[in-house]
Amino acid sequence: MKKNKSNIEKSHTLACERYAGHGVDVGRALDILATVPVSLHCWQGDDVGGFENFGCGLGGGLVATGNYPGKARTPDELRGDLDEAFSLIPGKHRLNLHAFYGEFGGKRVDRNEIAPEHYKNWIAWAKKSGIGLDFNPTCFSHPKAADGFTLSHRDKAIRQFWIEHCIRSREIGTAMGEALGKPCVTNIWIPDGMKDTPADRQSPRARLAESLDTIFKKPISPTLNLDAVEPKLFGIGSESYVVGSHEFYLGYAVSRQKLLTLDAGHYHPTESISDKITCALQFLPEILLHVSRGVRWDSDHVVILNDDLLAIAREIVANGFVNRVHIGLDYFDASINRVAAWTIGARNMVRALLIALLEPTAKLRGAEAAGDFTTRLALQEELKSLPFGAVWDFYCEARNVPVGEDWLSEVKRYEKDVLAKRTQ
Ligand code: RNT
Ligand code: ZN
Repeated sequence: MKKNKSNIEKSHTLACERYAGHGVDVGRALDILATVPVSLHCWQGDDVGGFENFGCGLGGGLVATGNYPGKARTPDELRGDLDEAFSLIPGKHRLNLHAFYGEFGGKRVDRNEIAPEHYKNWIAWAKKSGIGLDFNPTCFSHPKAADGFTLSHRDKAIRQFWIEHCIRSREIGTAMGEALGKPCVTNIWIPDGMKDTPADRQSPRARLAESLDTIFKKPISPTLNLDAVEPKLFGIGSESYVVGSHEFYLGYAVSRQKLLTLDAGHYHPTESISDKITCALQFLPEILLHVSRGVRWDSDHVVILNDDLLAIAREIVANGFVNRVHIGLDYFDASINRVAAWTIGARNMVRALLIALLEPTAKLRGAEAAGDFTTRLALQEELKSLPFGAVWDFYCEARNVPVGEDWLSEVKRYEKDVLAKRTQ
């Protein structure tokens, strides 16, 4: 049943009074929230499949488990599914595209041959919807990545192939930024690593640094394209050694002034990326987040509203970093409706940002500065039961997206009318 509009408004008014008592201006919080885009990852829509056919399946240690029916098989289907998800998420957001989702007209275009023309439908679609695009070279699911090495490969020709792919990816990112009038973040993640203890940890890292320097040689205006590099602790098949580890890329990003990508699933299970934001931003103007949820390992579960997510959002908001932190999602769950997976994760990201924007930061910091840690803890705990849900409902209503669980019946309708008709 559709929620009652006047009840939503009444609850919101009461909530505003309650927040005003803490010195929080809800209207201002909602104005800021409307300016923060979340970049939805295209790869949730088809289990990281892409639209090429090199016949090697998902590689790079990435695993999407489940076989829920109805996954997108073509770019048009994927765009349709994304339109559906975007219509259920309040605010204006972005799409994060991987290179192997290009449209190659049935031709075998290898990764070192991709060009902006292969993404022209994506660009036209984004323009029409008024959303920005982000981009990623695809350095996996390819015969030349089959032995687990790409930019750090010992074979110069293979390294060169992936260097060319990444150079072209930056050019595509630039074309996207130009066409859409908003910079594209082009993020490099490579799977390079070893299952067992390496004899040489040094040479692949030296080669990776050299490959990256070659890729980034050509200066590109940050108004069009921003380069990001994504570290990882371990992967399936790279349990003992990952060439592009956190320390490697932190050093690389700081010394070359590139964006560092913090993926929530890429650290030890008890380590959270929220604490890394203020570290990286001491030395870098901007960073990228891959908001994900690891369950015991980098399992890329759908993002839920847990303490990790709330901590990430508060570090962005409380420190005034909304313009310096690019927020992307990165998970892939093939065991539930894929449109719902996008919607749940993205709505949670936006909801976490809202909760952070409703925090009386000045009050908390005042208590801390006065050495009154009792008040700090008491307030932190009391804030957890403030009526943010009423503000969230009001925001959804104001942005013309379903309130509460009402979005689910729309996804069920879409499943029946569209997804169920797809045969794999
Ligand atoms: C892999 C990285 C990377 C990928 C995408 C598909 O562990 O998180 O960001 O998930 O490139
Ligand atoms: Zn990631």
